[in-house]
Amino acid sequence: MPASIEEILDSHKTRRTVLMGVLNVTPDSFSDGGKFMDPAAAKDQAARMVAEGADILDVGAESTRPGSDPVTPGDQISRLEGILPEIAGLGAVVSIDTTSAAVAEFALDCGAQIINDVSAGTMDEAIIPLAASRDASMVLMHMLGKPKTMQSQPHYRDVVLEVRNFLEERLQVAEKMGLPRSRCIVDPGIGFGKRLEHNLSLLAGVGILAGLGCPVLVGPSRKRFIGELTSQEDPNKRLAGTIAACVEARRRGATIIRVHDLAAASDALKVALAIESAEQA
Ligand code: HH2
Repeated sequence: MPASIEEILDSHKTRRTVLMGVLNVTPDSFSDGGKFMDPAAAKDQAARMVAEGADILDVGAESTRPGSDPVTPGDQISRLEGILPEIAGLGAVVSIDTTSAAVAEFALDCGAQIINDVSAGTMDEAIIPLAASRDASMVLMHMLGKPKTMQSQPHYRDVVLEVRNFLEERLQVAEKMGLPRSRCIVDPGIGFGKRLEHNLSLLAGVGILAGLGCPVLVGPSRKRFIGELTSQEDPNKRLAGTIAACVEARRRGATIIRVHDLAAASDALKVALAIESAEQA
């Protein structure tokens, strides 16, 4: 059974693993662009992900890959129209991957319960108040700059501390706007304005983010840093590396894992968790 929204928001306390399946209804996402723009293909993929263990379906209509251009809210909504209402009935919690309050509002009207905002509410100031007024939950993610330019010379003095401080600040802004910490999820933003060493430090230091008192989400799936470590240029050949990153992040305190390949991640995390439980017994 997929986790309920309450179980997702409590996962840092219970240590339940929550799997978030990625569904991009975009022509240009970095690993699956163009595959799921057709509503029937999108619905099939969503149903497959739920059958393979997805607790959350994260639907996005705008690529945020490095160098990408923004997509207008109207265009995002027209990509989502034929898809979101169908997906909301599959049994998993639906999350909308957008920085736009108008798109988020449309998704909430279609049954979404989580707004996954890679800008943590900095790109559209109406998005946090929207989540607050609609009793929705939010993912607050760290990103350095904007997708168009974020990979040009990212620099940090202490990446884990800076990301932690940014997320704490955004949690306080959310609380002031009426969205309690208990409805927020934090995310270090793997690959968003980060070099290889930054991504590795953040995955290794994910336990520090768990200290913020919210579930921690990580999204290493198929990303470039895995290609850099494994020499796999093709994002679709980064599954083994993705699994290693997910298992290590889970072990260090992340409970929500955002992936494209549900079956493999689900099996790997079950085995890792069984070993972890045997160690504690
Ligand atoms: N990564 C991507 C998109 N949204 N959201 C959160 N919270 N965390 C992430 O790490 C994250 C995210 C990028 O991956 P993908 O959706 O596969 O690609 P694209 O942005 O090209 O659609």
